Amino acid sequence: MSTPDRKKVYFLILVFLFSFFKTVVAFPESGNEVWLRYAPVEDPVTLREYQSLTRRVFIFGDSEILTSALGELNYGIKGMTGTEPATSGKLRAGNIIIGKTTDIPGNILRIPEDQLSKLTQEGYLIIRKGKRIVITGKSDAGLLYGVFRLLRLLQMGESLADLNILENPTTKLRLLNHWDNPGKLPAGIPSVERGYAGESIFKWDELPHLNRRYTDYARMLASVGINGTVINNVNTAKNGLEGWKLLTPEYLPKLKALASEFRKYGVKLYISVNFFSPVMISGINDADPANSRARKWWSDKVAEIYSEIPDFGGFLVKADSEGEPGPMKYGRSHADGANMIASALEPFGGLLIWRAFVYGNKELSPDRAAQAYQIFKPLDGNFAGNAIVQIKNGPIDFQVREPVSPLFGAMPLTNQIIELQITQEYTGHDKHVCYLVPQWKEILDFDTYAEGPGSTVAKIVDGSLFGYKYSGIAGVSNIGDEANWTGHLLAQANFYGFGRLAWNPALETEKITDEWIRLTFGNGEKVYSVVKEILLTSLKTYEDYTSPLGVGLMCNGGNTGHQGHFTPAPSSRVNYHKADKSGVGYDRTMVTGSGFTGQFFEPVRSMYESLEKCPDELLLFFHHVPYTHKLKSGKTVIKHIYDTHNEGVEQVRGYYENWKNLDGLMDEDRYQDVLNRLKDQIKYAEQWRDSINSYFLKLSR
Ligand code: GCV
Repeated sequence: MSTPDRKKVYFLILVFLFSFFKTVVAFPESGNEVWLRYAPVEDPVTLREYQSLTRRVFIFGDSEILTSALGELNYGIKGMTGTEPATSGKLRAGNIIIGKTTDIPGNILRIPEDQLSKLTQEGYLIIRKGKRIVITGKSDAGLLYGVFRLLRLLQMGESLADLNILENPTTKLRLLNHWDNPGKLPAGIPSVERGYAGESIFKWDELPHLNRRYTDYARMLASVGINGTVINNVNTAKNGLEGWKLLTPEYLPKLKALASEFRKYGVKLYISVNFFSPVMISGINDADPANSRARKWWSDKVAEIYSEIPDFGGFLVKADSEGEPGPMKYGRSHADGANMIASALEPFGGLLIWRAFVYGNKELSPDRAAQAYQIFKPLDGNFAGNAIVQIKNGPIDFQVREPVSPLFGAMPLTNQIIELQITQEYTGHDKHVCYLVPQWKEILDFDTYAEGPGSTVAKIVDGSLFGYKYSGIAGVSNIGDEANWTGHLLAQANFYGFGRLAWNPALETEKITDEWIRLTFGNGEKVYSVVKEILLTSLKTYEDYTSPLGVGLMCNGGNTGHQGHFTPAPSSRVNYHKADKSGVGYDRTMVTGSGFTGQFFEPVRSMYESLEKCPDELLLFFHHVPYTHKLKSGKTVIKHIYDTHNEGVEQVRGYYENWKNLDGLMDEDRYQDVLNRLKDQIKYAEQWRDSINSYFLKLSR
């Protein structure tokens, strides 16, 4: 037997042994590899097909990103087929060919004009040409995304027979936002605010020394198309935090090191900064946008950063909010403040992202939900071209259910980014399964009617509705330094789903879920159906046993540690849910309430205003009703509360029982870890049920 043939036989034996042992003792897995596990292909026919098409790779061009793409391709194919492709010096059959549209000669691939014109800067085309697979695009990043896509197809056991996939990201800015705290931590403050997966992955004491985890982090981001990351908390000085120090010279080499690693995967580095930086760092008398010294300070600082990090993304700012300072101290508007920093970034192509999470101003409506709109709507048209306003999905704060923020659609002249929360601050931390993709889909598909029917949030944040120059989707990260990155293994699905939706908000929940399960657990049907059922019902289940009918905040108050916003504490939240003996819910109507409904476009406004038309699931967000009020389901509000809280707990019991059926069908570590968490979730769900039901029983009698 020739050496290659012998190798093939050895590999088939190995695959056989692997499959055999997997059924008896599956290899331990920590979840560290996330959805990039590249497990050996088990089906022999598929394996042969893949082997014959992945023997060699030929790459046009040379760059850091292409090196990453090639490294990933080799690693993935070796894992799945047993053989690393040879990097071929010659173009031959069986090659995977990677190259930009401008680099691939016409005799290898003549891309039809209509396809070529459809490709955008970060998109890719994967096409089968005889015995070759060609991955092409207009940028190195596009090629990298194409490689990840091809590897995904292989992992999912898809046929490569008629490959012809053209895909572009719909959204320009696809950002991760870390709430990680650099520097010395004040007593009792965790290294990740609202983080439940261990400590921060950013090891500031060790930087600029890099470790493998930064590379894996960047791979993970690129694999789902995330192209930028803000690595520190928007709270930069509150309670003694030291995030503001990232702008001091000590940190620049550390930032440079991180940027250099992320760049290899097409990910730009951004940081959160403090509006008072000129004062805090350089002792300038004030940070007033009208102060030329403050303005110059920002310009000099930005130039210093770009001299080391030429592709630096820009800054994220939380100003005049929850103790973070801002321009209002000087009687200036948010636009004045944002524009000062934006103009410093502008010559370098940097972006200034300004958060709209602002409330508590005494001159505004006493209804927190109404305040951000009151402040920002009048500023439409005043923000600089490279400034972007980042808006949380809802008007309160990442509740399990709240309406979409009325600011979406209300600022046609102002670039906008939507902020979603991947970390489960209000949706069960790392202790409850709560798959958020269905929630995000509902938000992105929501029709604001800003420009008549079809004015969805997705079209606002992909920039198409108003022709924004910059827009996108940001997600508050759920990543920490635990082995599996996200604490709860099933919370990896939230990270994956966020990235996929940020890439294309039109993707269906089912498709994203299907991908994640197969990539994470393989293609076994039993595991697939159990995990799918848990994921797809988990949001409703969580909502059922926590806050009913859109009433929102019912949890304990806000310390940023691991206990904050976790347990039920309805009696401490009366300001939000307004429950009393006569009824429950916040009257936000124009006729009798806070008038918040008036911030929406018609017909949404009338829908929320009307008790009859308001959807049940948001009833208590908009209306105060007696406990005996009948819902569209025919049940009274109080009966609904009792029933859903009981049903929610039963659902979690079901998850636990169903998970038990997976014993032996996956590695013991991941199996046990999820099993234990589901067991605990029953206890937490019961606690919620008992607390909420007895609270309303006492009130309503
Ligand atoms: C980063 C809520 C959270 C805070 C968070 C804040 C924000 O208040 O509880 O932890 O701070 O939102 O988004 O700025």
